[in-house]
Amino acid sequence: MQKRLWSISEYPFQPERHLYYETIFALGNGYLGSRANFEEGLEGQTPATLVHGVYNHAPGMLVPELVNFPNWTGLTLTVDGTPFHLRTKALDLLKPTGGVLLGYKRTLHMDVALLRREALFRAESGGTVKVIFERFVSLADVHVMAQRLKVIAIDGAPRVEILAWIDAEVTNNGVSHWTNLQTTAEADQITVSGKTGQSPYRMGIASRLISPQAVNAASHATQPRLTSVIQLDKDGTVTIDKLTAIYTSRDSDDPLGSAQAKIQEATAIGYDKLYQAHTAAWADHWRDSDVIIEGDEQAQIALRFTMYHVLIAAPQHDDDVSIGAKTLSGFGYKGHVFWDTELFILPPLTLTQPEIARNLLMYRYKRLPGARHKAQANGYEGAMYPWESTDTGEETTPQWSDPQPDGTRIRIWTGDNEQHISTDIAYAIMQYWHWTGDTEFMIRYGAEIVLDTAVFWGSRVELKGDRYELTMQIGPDEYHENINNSVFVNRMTVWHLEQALQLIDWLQQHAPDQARTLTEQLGLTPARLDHWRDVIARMYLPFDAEQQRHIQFDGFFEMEYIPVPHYEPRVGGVWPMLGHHRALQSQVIKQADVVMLMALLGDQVGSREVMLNNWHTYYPRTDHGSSLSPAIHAWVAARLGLMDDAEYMFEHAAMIDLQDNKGNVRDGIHGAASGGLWQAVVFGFCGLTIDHGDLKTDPKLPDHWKSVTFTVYYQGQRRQITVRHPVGNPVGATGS
Ligand code: IFM
Repeated sequence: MQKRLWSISEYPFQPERHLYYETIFALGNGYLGSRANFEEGLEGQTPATLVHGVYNHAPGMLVPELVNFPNWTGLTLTVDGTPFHLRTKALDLLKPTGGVLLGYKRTLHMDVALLRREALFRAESGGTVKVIFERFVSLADVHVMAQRLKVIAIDGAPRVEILAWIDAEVTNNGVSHWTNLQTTAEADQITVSGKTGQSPYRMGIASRLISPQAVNAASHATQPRLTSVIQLDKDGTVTIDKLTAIYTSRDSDDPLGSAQAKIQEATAIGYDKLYQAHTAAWADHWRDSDVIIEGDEQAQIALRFTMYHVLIAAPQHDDDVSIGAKTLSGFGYKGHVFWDTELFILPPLTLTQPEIARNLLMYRYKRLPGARHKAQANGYEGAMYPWESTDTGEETTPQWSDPQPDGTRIRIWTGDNEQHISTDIAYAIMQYWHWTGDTEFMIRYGAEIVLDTAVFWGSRVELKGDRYELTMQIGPDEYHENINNSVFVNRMTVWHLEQALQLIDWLQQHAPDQARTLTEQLGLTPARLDHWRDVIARMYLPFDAEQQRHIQFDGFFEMEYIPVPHYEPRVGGVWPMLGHHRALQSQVIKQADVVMLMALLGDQVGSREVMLNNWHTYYPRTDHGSSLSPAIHAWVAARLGLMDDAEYMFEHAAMIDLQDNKGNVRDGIHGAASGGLWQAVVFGFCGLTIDHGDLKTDPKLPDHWKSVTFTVYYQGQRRQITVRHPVGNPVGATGS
């Protein structure tokens, strides 16, 4: 294994980019995610540990958010009395405090999910040490986090004082969520416990310091501490470990007690064995989820980086949580769950980690009551999923934006009218079923979602004259709000109702009891099914017969045409350049919309001629103002054989977080772009599909790629597939 293609480094220290690195170097294990703040602290940093499922609605806030947990990473040292810090000499001149940073390198090792930092530090005394910080959050035991600090005397024989702490004074960008905070500090252990203010969650955290010398504890209302003093010999080395355990009332009736018991267990096991178990768990993850690209090192690293971020957010043991748009790596979108999960993040998990995909779909099943409530509150039947979802399953999209520079707030309509989410969830369920063959899930859970969301659409469509329409919609292109007859929404509704009818037939044959139960419970009367058939037959799909292309929505081509490529090279979206008002009234599209439809339904959308016409119409109008857009474009362009466009879009997608090309990585990883990249490779470039009950590939690889190797599970069987350029291996698939 080439280690080089499994890691990303920051070298030398880049103080101005510390928030970027906090996000991209985040650690996680599907239970929690933790940003890569510095152990000793840095002005302006935003340490955050986010635990799946723990939301709170703070007073004065429009919506609930995923709660930042106490910062467990605090660990630092003084060298002969000089506090270790990251200021270089040049910066020191501005703010002299003594001590100089002589060298620095920080690396995220993605193969083993380990963050490692090496620094050379000279104290005011002249004593120089090499300091190595390592940390991981265990994938093998998700309640355990481990840190190791190694100090090596390079020059002199310094006296080193170690300080470790937990900081309960944390906020989400200034918003406090914890009440009843309590701390303890005794012997070699410190703890913090508390409860969220509005929601019912309790947490407990316990840390221990393991040092070759005595450890002392110091109480503090919000920052309990542990210290240990070590006199290093010349050329001497010392290794100190800090182990932390975390529980919430979602996983224990006594979170603090569980954290204390776990920390005792973890201490007995020790850092090295904890690390061994952690790396073994990661080897299993990568065995199934790695994609090997021969011939393109940049693409290789990007694929691993994006899949790493999907995996660290993916709940292995919990079927009551889902992945927010910014994963667990930042405060962006407040930890809310969007369609990003089902159509972007979930497919790589469905194909490579099906148990985790099932957990994510169960999250939606358990939130059917919220979806039914939303439908009812809006005057519809069935289940209408919220555009933004949290723990409750109720709609949590804010109705207003944060204040704009001029102080005004913009009305957000997505919670009202971006209704395609219900079909996106149904699509993910059908995809999961077709790939895994998990009929037990489908019969007990999946079918109810697919059918009750179909009931919603049956009640939502509007009969106008002799055709059905859907007005006041928002399609994937969110620049155009409250539009009529989005071809994406209308066509996906037809697809949804078709699937629902076929599913009822299948249930009647294979699970007649459940077919009867659902028929009764959801009111799947013959009249309702006839109505669905009628909608399928008479749904209006805007189409320009002369140009042989789809019309994104009614009136789209009557708006101002602004060729987006004319605005290259640009550093931001075209939308902000044009201004809200003009952009809204133009043909500039935020993200893949008709192109998204082509990705999801492939050639069911139309002939090759229509698909190409759609591409040549919508690609030059697309701003890629959303990170969800480029990967989908890469996928579709590859399928159409438009390799220049495919490669260009792929590179854009691959660099969204690595190069921060949306400029907001500090807020968290773009989870959908990450999952989308895997799909661009596997579905797009490799052309993987299910064909008559078996797998088929149809490679359209960039010229410089020699091969792509990946693993998928199909109907419970693990298949390793290698795809090359068509010559010599037209089928491309080899099973194992
Ligand atoms: O779900 C997306 C949407 O498609 C575009 N705006 C951002 C959302 C969250 O990523």
